[in-house]
Amino acid sequence: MFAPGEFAERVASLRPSEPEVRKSDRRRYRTIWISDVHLGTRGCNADLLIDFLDSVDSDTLYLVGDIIDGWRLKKSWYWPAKHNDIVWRLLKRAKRGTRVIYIPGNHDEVFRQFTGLSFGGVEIRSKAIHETADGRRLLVLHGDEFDAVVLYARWLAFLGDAAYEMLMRLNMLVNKVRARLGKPYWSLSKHAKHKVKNAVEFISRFEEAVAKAAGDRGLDGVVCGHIHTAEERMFGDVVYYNDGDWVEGCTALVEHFNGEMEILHWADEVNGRVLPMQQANAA
Ligand SMILES: [Mn+2]
Repeated sequence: MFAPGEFAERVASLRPSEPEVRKSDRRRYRTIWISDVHLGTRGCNADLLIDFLDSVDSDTLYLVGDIIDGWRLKKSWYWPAKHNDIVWRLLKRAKRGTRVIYIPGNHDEVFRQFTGLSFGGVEIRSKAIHETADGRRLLVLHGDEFDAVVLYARWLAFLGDAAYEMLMRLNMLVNKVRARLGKPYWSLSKHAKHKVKNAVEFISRFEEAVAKAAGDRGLDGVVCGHIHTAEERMFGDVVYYNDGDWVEGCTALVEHFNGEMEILHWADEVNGRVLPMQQANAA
């Protein structure tokens, strides 16, 4: 029997293997959205996500699905300490007063049975309506409910595919080598994906379908995840936001205190950091 309350308590009582960086200068946002972390898989970019979580803070945090990959975990158990560290950080955040809303996706649908409940301060919802500081109402959902609506969902079938897993592994390998050579993180699959015409067409159809659903409900826009492609785009007068993923793109969607939205590309952020040594050399 799966008991998320017990799980939450156990993880919260642990000490993280990767100690939390105490940053008094954490960048604050009104809202943060992240999704498609895929904890429990080798593809999850835990290091970048830990860095992100230690660098930012917000009044509200939405976890927009596929945070834990139950599909993969069922096949083979893969749960390194760093994945605990992420869960620990998310729970800690809820304890410290951030409102954390978890909207399970298709890979963590095991949590959907707990919709309406909360565990360790994390509220579980099937979807949410977020009101921005400038008064726009946004539908927040994972997005897999639109797979059936989109006709040629080839790219999505590919997402659950062994070929995709291979690509992710190759991506990691390439980046291990690149790191050793002192080169910045580079997303192989992002490049591959944009070259595949069908994938681009699918993404476009998906985005349109999700935006239309929000418009039909009389809302100003939508925030979703699922297709691992961060985006901000208008469909008529409906705004579509996708917060991306932490497997390849390593992106988050944030709302500033004036209601302005922004997609953060965390790999670029980390790559662009000036190290103290470099600063000293430049001076
Ligand atoms: Mn998904």
